[in-house]
Amino acid sequence: MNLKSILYTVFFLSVGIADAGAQEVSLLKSELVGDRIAQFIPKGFDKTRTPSLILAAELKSKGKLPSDWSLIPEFTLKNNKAGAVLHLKGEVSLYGGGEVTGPLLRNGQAIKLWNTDTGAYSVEGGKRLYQTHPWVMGVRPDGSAFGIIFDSTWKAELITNSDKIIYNSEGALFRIYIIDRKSPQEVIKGLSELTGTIKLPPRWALGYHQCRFSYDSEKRVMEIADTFREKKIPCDVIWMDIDYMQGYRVFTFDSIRFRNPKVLNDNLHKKGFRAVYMIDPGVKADKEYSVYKTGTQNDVWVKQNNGEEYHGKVWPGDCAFPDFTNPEARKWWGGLYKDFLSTGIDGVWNDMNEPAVNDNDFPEDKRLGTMPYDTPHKGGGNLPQGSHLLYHNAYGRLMVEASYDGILKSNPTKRPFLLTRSNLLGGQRYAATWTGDNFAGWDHLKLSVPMSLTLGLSGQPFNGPDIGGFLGDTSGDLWANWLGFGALMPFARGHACAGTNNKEPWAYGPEIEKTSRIALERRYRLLPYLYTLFYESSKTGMPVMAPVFFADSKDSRLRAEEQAFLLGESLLVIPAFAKDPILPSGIWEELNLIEGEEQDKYQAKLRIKGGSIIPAGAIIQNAGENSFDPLSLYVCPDQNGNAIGELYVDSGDGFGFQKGDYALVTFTAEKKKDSVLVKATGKLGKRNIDQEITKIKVQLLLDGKTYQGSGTLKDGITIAVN
Ligand code: NBV
Repeated sequence: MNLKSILYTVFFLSVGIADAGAQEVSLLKSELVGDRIAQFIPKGFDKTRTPSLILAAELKSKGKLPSDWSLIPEFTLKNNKAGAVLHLKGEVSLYGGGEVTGPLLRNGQAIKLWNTDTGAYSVEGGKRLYQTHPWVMGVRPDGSAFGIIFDSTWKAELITNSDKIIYNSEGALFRIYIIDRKSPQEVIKGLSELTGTIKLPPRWALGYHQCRFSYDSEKRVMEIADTFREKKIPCDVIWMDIDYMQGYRVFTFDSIRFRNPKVLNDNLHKKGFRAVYMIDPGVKADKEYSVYKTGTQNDVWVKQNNGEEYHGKVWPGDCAFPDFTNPEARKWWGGLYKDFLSTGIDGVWNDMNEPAVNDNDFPEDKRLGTMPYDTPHKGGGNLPQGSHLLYHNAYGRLMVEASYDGILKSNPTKRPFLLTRSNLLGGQRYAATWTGDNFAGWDHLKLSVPMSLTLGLSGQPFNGPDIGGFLGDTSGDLWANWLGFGALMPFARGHACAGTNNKEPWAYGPEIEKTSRIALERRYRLLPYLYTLFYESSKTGMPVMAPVFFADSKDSRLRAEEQAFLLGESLLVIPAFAKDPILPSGIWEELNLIEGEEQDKYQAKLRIKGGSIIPAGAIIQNAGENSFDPLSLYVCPDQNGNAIGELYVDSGDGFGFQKGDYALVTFTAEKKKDSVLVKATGKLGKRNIDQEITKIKVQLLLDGKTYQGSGTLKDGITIAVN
């Protein structure tokens, strides 16, 4: 143990004990607000001091708590700072907390909830990251589960001891919601009933994304795009990091290097790419700059207590910051996207929105890297006026609400794609996320699995790491290992910091290029399955990438597995780095999607679950190409010879699906004496897919053997087995 970790241990131990001096606050109310969802309100709770920025909608009472309800939190106040404790009985496996470093199994962990720009996760030993998720899920030995939301955005810490969950805030009293259901899946559903789900993304957003800080000219961007196509490495999106801007002024383009964004975006579109551009919250305080001018006219800026504009230093120098707590400011901000997106921009990336400020003007707050705590925020609508201590953790979440609304209003017939660095529990309603500035090393490669899993268990299924590692140089070996499983994560983007080596799939020589192609071809073959999982997630909140214990929440062996993971329920992914992973029992047949992948030491191993059918597509170069030439069905019967699976199909963008223009097809397989019959047994939605899916190839995986068959949707496919 080094000095730093000793200090942290001492600190967190003392925090755990410190609540001894706290005074207990009795309950004003406890009631049911959903199916086995309870709300607890302490006496003295005041909505105007702790508004909810987490709930998707205000809750309605559904009557009294059942008499056998066992999970009752205790509220505390200490020096006017509110906290809560939930005592636990028996052995409970704890998860959640959103974006965290450390293990998937959170027993004995402590984190700080104060959104922070933390390169290489270095601030406070990785206990304080970019996002706030005051949420913990517990799984009992019998596989039943519960979850607890502390509905507060005040600066806080969250301690997950095996015998109690402690939440200590630096602000006023708050509400708590507890979900107690029969399985972790049901608890996650409950979480989404309270906080909402992701919106169905455009299909292209599920492709591979290539990013760098920065591809710094139109020419370089096209070189990257062209190389993907020349080398036949699938890719959908090229990202524009801050260097496209004129002097880092948001919503502008560099007059030399990005002279004609419309032409650039058109050229990318012609080659089947989409373009995502970065927008930060800091607006250069420059009286000649239109965004600063209109912001000032609309009185949108965060002000100090003396009424003067708050300025902080970010990329462009002195910046003003929109006060996103104010509905007028959000509307103004949303309105900035129309002209910007009219250049053909397809998606937006909101960065630095903790907000991160590199400021020396407030020496006492320097270590915080953000606005001083007492900076006031205006509020408006449902939000009261409040200090930065209250609103800091919601700043990114309110920014992405404003961005999302503005993007949708600008292009009402397209599904917005927005990525954010900072967010709050429930913020999955507006934006996808990535896990910030990781480091190009083995520890962060391995950590990327539990990090993504934990976000998925905290309501944010659409997430992934910077594949390859952002900070530091990446070796070919590390890249290939990372892409070998990262290509199968919900959000798959390679990214690299300025000053580091090139990190594109071809940057490490022919062998790694070949491996990268295979990894990405696998992702593209799985697009029909992935898209179906995202559709389901948009309905139920289910994680796309799930922990292995989701396969059997009663199996205590699986509770800490954090190398292997599940994609949906049917596909098990075992990264090449995994040493002795603990796998679920039952039938899990090996699945190969691309010729030669078995011999490639970098590819994650795939296993399909007995009883399932996985729809896969053809190898395509971008999500706009036809996946269904042919549609492949991988069928793995259970011990009774049956299997079932689903395929969701729609136009890939827009909102036609909300009016019925989609098809959700159920496939089943049934083993007769010497054959297996695979057919479509049900279809929801009005979309006619007979023209779209004309050929089906079936691969039957039975008792370690593979059988092939083919046919059409209408007729069903019979495969002889022996
Ligand atoms: O905009 C530059 C970077 C970006 O590439 C990265 O992904 C963000 O997390 N950004 C942070 C600003 C600071 C980088 C050192």
